[in-house]
Amino acid sequence: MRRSTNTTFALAALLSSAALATANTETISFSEVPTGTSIHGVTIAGLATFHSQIQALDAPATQTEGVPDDGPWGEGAFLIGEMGDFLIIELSAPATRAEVHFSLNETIHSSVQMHLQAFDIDGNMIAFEQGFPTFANTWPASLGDSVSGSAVIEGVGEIHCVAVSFAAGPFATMFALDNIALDTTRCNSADLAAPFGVIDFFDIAAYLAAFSAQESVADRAAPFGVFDFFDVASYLNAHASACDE
Ligand SMILES: [Ca+2]
Ligand SMILES: [Ca+2]
Repeated sequence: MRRSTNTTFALAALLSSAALATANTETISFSEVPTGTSIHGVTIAGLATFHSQIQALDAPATQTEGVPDDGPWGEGAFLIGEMGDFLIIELSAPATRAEVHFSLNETIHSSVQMHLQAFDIDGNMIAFEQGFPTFANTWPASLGDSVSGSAVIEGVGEIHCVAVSFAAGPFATMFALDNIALDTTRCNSADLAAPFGVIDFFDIAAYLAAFSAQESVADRAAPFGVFDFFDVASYLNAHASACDE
């Protein structure tokens, strides 16, 4: 324990410079998740942890086949879910703006809705937005007609949790979520603890705690699944460059 504490303070002394940062947009790219990975408890990009409350069928999973065609709302892999799934996205750093894009298969109904909710640090809902389709035909023709749209929440203060659900059950069987854009005030991936926007000792302490607990946020470098020097080096590199831009 003593050795660990000394190491912590040595790191803090080495990297004690603190600086302020401006708002930073971070995108949760589902292409970062291996094909077929269940999203239960999986941390993506070190910022969001996904959970789903299953109201109907199997858990959502990422797919690269049988997903919407690349289009104006994004490219690559998507997060696929069954209608009735309720997706909860817990943020490790508060966001000031959240934008989510969606597509629904097998529907031509422009009245279908995505419901986007935002919650504060105490779990109180602070915003409810409805996203309506604005364009069509993003799924492969073999999977039928489709519609797509987006929803944005901003100007409501710090968002600590986002929830996504759909009111389109009668019209579609599957949904796809594209990359989720989040505006945060944190500097970069090294900004793990409050105060966000400032890189200081508390961020190092948070990283070391996550590393000791072998949390996925600490697994920053290959070999993934292994917590070693390369992960620490990656964090220290980000910590040293944080807020300098
Ligand atoms: Ca911080
Ligand atoms: Ca690793």
